[in-house]
Amino acid sequence: MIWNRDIECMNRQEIEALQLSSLKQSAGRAYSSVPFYKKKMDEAGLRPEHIQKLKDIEKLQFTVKTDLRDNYPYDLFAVPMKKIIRLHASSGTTGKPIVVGYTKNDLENWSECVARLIVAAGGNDEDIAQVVFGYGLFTGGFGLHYGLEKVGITVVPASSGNSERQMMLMQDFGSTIIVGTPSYALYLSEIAEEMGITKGRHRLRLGIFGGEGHTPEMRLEIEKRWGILATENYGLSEIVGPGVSGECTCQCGMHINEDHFYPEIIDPDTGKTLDYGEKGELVLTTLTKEGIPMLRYRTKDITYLDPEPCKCGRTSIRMNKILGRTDDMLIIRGVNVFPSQIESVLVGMEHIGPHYQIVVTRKGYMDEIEVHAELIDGSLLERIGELEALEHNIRHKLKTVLQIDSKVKLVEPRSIERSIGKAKRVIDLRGKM
Ligand code: DLL
Repeated sequence: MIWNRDIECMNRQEIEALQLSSLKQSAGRAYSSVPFYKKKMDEAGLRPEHIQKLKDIEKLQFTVKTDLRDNYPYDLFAVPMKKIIRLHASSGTTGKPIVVGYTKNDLENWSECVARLIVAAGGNDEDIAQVVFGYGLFTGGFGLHYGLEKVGITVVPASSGNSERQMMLMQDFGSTIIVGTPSYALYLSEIAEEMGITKGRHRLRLGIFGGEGHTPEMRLEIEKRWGILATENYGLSEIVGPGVSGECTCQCGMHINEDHFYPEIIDPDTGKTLDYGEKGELVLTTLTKEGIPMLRYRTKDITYLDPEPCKCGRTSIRMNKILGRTDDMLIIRGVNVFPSQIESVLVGMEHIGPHYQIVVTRKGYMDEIEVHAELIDGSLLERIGELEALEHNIRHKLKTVLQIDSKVKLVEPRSIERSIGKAKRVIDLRGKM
């Protein structure tokens, strides 16, 4: 089923015409209502009317996360506070959070975008969805919640944590969809196993996962453990929250809600716009946001775009899985390493569970990584010969993928910390030793 066929199956010319007219309005609104944007455009000798075709977007400067911090809390808002009816915030690792505000129209558009991705993933009004994202300033819980309700799905706003209770609710309420981060879904599968809630003893059939990445290998692991179809969606607070894009049941890339968000891919070093299919940093421009319009926001997320219409009938451009973030890329002895490369090696290997951590240290001028991987069977720790052979095998596989040597430490089952939200997989001790 397609939630909004008129938009989701529009032909390219029509969607581009719609995008151009919305872009002109959005740039005009930003220029006339937000001093930050006016100053930037004036300095570049640019006026909103210089945008005559979609390509002209490249004349606009980028917006970055520090611009939101520098304008904390409300200076990027384009409407008076009385028009803002919701705030969300995303906490960074340092200092103040970034704050985003939504008007009534913004909230309606947000629910519409989320409803589309829920239906694309295969949800319908017969479903009961357990939302295990945190409800609060984080956009995950509320963002998904209103989209699910719009589709007519019964929502169980369980929020995150309290895992045994989650499992009780899942069984008793007959939840058919789980909505959360993939890492929490994985953790919950362990709790389910401990509680003896095996596949026939729950009604779950679909996972709608986002907020963090997971490799194809991890997706398979989650699907196998739960016996569900796992779909993925993407978004970020600065742009809206969840709802920027989502997969259909073909699981072949996330359909972007292009009538609301204009995507570009740039070379993160030069800022130059790249072509379809080329990997680079995703840059998004909001086309309809009233509360806090974002022009050419650099997401730091690395992906590529595919404009081919999908088997499902949708014509919207799809973005590939996020391959990593420009700021979670580790540079180890000059070589770029993404945590997702390590995940793809570990997950699905015999004897190795899907939980891992990457510890980065510095000895003198030399950076080192040590990969901690959990064993499925702890008794292997006593069989030194087998243990060493397994460690050696993993090191070899990592070297083939990463092109650098890494250390491997196999640890007891259940010894790596579980997450109820976004997993923290990298522990960077450089500069802290
Ligand atoms: O995580 C919004 C969201 C919530 C999306 C729930 C989907 C589901 P933030 O906390 O601002 O917002 O974090 C945004 O999370 O720039 C990505 O780096 C990462 N991210 C979100 N979805 C994915 C995904 C929400 N499917 C940041 N794959 C983004 C990889 C993702 N990374």
